[in-house]
Amino acid sequence: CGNSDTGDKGGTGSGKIVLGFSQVGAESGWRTANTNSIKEAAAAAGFELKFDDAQQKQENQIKAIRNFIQQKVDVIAFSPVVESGWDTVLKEAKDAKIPVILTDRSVDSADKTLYKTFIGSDFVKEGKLSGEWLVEKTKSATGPVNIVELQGTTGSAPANDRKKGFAAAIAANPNLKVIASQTGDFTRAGGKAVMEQFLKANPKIDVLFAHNDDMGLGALEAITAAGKVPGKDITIITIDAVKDGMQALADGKFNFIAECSPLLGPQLMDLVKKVKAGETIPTRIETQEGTFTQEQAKAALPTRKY
Ligand code: GYE
Repeated sequence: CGNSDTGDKGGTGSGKIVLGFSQVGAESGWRTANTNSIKEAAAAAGFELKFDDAQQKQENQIKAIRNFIQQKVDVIAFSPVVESGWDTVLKEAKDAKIPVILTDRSVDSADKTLYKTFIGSDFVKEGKLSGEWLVEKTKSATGPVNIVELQGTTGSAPANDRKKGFAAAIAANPNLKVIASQTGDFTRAGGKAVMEQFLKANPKIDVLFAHNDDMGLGALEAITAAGKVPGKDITIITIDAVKDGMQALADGKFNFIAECSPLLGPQLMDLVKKVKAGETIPTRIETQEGTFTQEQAKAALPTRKY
């Protein structure tokens, strides 16, 4: 795998636990913080980490996982870019008796024995919390509230689930309508480009719901360029709560963020140790997180780690 960080011979020659990790890419601030957390925690645990960056392509992840199987790593962990299409390669890992741990994003495989556990957030809940905040904020609106939605990567668990949770929550008020919804692939550039189109096509946009901070940050440029004031003319809700997102919230440009923690490294290494030792672990481990208003962001920013 071309992006591998460790050129080591492979196998267990060093006596260390060898962990193969296939990362989605480097698409967002969240992803950078997640990668750092995994690398730091692996080093602290004394593991040999084989890290591969798939550049947001499923085919690259499948290739990386096959490489890890060939190198006979002890445990494979990965964050699946999309939900479907994993059964074959997961079956190959199982046949090779290499345990697999899903981190951050899940797969839609019906056979739950293909992986040991899934550690990550409840994305439906994040969408729901975002929608509920908006329902409360707009409860006295007498006319239509037009919402545009910037979706994450098409087919990814966080994009599917955040959309679902948000839609379910805003159904409580028929005035709230999603008038446009498109993918910005979780990147700033994507968020900016799609928001420009939204603004051209729709004269009245009241709310932007972006599936992550980075797309919201990209959209800020498009909104300002269109002569509108973000956070005032257009209410902005995002998900993640990385530093740049929290800064935009504290500055009054965003209005609300549902948190999604990228700091999965230490817990993941703990699970790797347990799986390697043959211990049973829970099949689902949910990350604990909260939400932030502008005032809460101001208070939290000085001690925010990422
Ligand atoms: O919200 C987004 C990143 O899978 C939870 O991926 C993760 C998402 C995160 O690109 O910023």
